[in-house]
Amino acid sequence: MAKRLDLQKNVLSSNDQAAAQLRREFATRRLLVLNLMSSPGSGKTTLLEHTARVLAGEFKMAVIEGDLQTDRDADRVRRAGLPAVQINTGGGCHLDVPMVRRALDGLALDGLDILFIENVGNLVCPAAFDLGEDAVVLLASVAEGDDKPGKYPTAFHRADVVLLTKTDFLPVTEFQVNLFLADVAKLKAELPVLPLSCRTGDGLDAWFAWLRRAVAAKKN
Ligand SMILES: Nc1nc2c(ncn2[C@@H]2O[C@H](COP(=O)(O)OP(=O)(O)OP(=O)(O)O)[C@@H](O)[C@H]2O)c(=O)[nH]1
Ligand SMILES: [Mg+2]
Repeated sequence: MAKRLDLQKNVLSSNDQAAAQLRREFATRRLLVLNLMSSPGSGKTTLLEHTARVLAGEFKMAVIEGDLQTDRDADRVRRAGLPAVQINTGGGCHLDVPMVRRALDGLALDGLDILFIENVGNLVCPAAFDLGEDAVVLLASVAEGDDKPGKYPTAFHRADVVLLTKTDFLPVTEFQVNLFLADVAKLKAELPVLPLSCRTGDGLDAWFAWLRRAVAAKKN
């Protein structure tokens, strides 16, 4: 058991060192890098499709897609107009720095403003792996229930912004926004929560404003 724990610690600390190096390289390019995390199906790819279509004239963006299998998400964001590289982890439940580095070989980084990394749908493992990102964007959908912050605290601790997605489902669920917000605040008082729906478009402007501020901060 002790050996297994040591190995896990080594894997994490070597990933952390590699992530720090990657972060320095992204900083030199003044490239904003966002690590999108959520449980499967919370709406990560849908959000990227909407973001691609609305902000195409404003920012140069690219996407790294992480999934166990298939190129479906990369195909979707390409159809929305963004260059994308798909990583298939096989059975792996998260992305790590070596995977991101291999994917970067397939992308033109010059002049890029934003790189989105859509992590494997999972609220547990991705939270342990730094990818050299500037910010973790954590999506939690109304359909999953309002109890997730308390049950998956590590992911919420890692987050720099929480997107409460699929708010169009609120009338047909028991989801209590106040309970969710109180749970988030208990974990990390200053963590912003942006409720939104890609179905209706409600709340998307606040997400775009958050992105614009983040790009501007990175360029300064
Ligand atoms: N009603 C509603 N459905 C949504 C919304 N956003 C996404 N969906 C639907 O939710 C499903 C999953 O969306 P995806 O964007 O594929 O979710 P994901 O997080 O990328 O999923 P994985 O990559 O498998 O983890 C799709 O059927 C979307 O159409 C929304 O705001 N409202
Ligand atoms: Mg997806």
